[in-house]
Amino acid sequence: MITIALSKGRIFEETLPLLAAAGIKPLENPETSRKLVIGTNRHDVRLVIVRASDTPTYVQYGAAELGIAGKDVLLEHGGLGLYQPLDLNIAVCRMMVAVRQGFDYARAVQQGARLRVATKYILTARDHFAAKGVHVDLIKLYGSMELAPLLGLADAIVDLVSTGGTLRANNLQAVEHILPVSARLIVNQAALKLKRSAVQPIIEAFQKAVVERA
Ligand code: PRT
Ligand code: MG
Repeated sequence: MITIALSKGRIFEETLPLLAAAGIKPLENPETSRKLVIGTNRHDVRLVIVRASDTPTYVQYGAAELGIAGKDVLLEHGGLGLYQPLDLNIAVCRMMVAVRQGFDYARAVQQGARLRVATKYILTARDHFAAKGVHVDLIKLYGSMELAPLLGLADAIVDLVSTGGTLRANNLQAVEHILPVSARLIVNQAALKLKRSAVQPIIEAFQKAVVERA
């Protein structure tokens, strides 16, 4: 049995065509079903629906042979035990620094003030500001980072931006681009060796679908 871990929402939706290209069709829709283990048209392949940030953990420990996870999540996880053969170019967005409109970020940085930064992405944020030589106090949040500058919890946030609509709706503005983000196919390193005959064709089918779509 080959188990593929993925999160519902945008990752699941954008993965569906790639699964179809690999001849894999889920028997249920995770958006409407409460099932966490979803069978497919292939008796030897099943999907498991996990929290986006948990996907690398399931694959690292071999609970799933394959998974699909955002670069944001992979950077925080660290990638131990994972092979990352393919950028799927789905769930595309940018990791950015944002502040309240009117907050003079450039000046705060220039003055060497200690910035308070709220984020779910502690490691990525730490590396980014360290590389710039900016002193920050990082505040860990698990969601709705956009609220933090509005309530004075932080001067800035590090978060993902796709359309920019959420920033605009909350009177925030992006001030720095940290890195482009998209979802990757991840594979358990041991499974790639021990279950190669089952795993490799799925990787290749995804690869072909990504190239053909580009
Ligand atoms: O929801 P949960 O807490 O379980 O986890 P999650 O929010 O990380 O999962 P999910 O399903 O929302 O996102 C899964 C993956 O999609 C992320 O890990 C990213 O790699 C990718 N992705 C792509 C995004 C976005 N685009 C995105 N825009 N993840 C989140 N957002 C959020 C962002 O955090 C912000 O709140 O959408 C908001 C901004 O969107 P715009 O369009 O208003 O700019
Ligand atoms: Mg979410």
